[in-house]
Amino acid sequence: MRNLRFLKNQIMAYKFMTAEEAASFIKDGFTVGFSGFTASGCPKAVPTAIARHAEEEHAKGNPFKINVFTGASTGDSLDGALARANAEAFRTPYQSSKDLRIRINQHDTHYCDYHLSHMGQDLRYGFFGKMNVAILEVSDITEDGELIPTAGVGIAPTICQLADIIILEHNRQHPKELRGIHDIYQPLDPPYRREIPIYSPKDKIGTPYIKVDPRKIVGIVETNLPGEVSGFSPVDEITMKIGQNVADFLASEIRRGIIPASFLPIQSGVGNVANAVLGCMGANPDIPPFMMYTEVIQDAVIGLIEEGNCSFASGCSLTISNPLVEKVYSNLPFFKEKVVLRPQEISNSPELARRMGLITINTALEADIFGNINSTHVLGTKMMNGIGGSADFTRNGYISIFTTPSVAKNGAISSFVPMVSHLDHSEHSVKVLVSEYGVADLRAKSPIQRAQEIIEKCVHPDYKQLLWDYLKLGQKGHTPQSMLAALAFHAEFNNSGDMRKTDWSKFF
Ligand code: 0RQ
Repeated sequence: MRNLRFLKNQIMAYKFMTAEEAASFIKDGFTVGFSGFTASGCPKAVPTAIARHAEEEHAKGNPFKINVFTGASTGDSLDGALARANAEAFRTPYQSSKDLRIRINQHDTHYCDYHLSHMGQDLRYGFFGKMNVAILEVSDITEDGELIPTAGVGIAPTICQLADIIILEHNRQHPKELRGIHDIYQPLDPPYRREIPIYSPKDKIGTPYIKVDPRKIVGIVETNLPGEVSGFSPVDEITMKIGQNVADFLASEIRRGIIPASFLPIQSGVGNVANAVLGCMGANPDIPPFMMYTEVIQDAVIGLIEEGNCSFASGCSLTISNPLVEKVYSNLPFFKEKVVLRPQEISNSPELARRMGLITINTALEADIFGNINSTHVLGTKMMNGIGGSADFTRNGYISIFTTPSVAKNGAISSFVPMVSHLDHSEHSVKVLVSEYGVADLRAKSPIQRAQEIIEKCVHPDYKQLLWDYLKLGQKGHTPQSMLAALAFHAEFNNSGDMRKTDWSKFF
């Protein structure tokens, strides 16, 4: 099979072009799908060129905005550049760009915060209309249209299937030897769908490439651009304590016989807390080497694999910082034995999370004392990132865990409130809450028992009495909320900037 380098030099079957030439295919109002998941695997040169084109059009007084579909969040060259150019009319399913967040919260961009496992299938179902262009970052291309993704897959197979035309960024930072690390599989759509035949994180069921009709590829842009995954802050005392609490809890569940001694696969969200949790799990002698079935394989996992604490990792992306990318690529045969990258429809499949019995660990912005979780909206209104894959896993895991520091903004905000100001994960799906103070086990408890457990185990000392007093305020009933005072913490923060000043006397 002949690959791109051969083609470029000898056959020129594909048209090679600049990023600007590629961007000229994109017209105002187009719907564009991009490959990748988090900053990994996303195109960089073409979206930046689209953003420049948008700025030029805006300067001439012309409208130019596109609808952007991706796997998850992206790098700064994609969402950052397009948001700064005010070039995104519609965006889904997830983002974590500070520039795009501003656009979303001031309604310059309509954002549809969407379960990641649903994105590919719901595009195919036609819920989002027609897709004009798919833009993919690839590590290799064959003359008969086999595309090898780079470090993240996302919704790439689906957008290739649906789009009228395909533009490729061939990024030379990623070796063509990545072929074999991906497992590309797309289920049939109802009424023909069958079970996804994965029974262990290691199972491979698809092809090592995305197959497309070569005639749809209108251009290839050669690039050599480094990854845009940001590194992690050093683990602080609070993050470390949360990590230790999770690891100790899981070790005690093995001792109790609730988690099998051979352990269960782990799903872990992104961020500093998740990184610390994984580090603490690796360091805990009572936790055996484990497998991961997760969406994002982040920095800590690479060390765990090298040390033998993680025996296999299945994910949608290698979301690792550049020094670790170099490390993985310099020892690729070793890592290809231990890692597989899948489309998010498979990495985040509820069916598989339930079948394999995943232990799911995600982060909350705030939780209420009855076990409901807000992961997305700061103080109920401002979008932070989005729900991402957290619900795909939480609703279907064996044990679903949420972590959060007990307070934010130097203590002026309690992460534990009477009622969440926005609901992402309900009390029915959330089994365990962990802060730096301890672990609240919500299983087999009524709402009032859950409230007692959360206040005792997780709440910051500054807020304990306030929350005990709130429980006395609550009207009688199965879930003793006070409809007048339920959002008083948030109202107090809006008024005085400090939830600790909440005064219940006006509600008695
Ligand atoms: O504010 O940025 O101004 O300092 O929120 O908080 O503690 O640094 O937490 O970076 O781990 O993010 C839930 C957002 C946590 C993330 C969330 C303020 C706080 C700080 C960030 P600053 P931290 P993290 C995998 C699975 C949803 C998607 C998901 C997330 C900032 O984990 O997006 O899980 N999760 N996906 O000060 C007001 C509160 C606050 C608060 C914290 N209660 N009220 N502000 N902050 N708590 C990923 C994918 O699916 C791809």
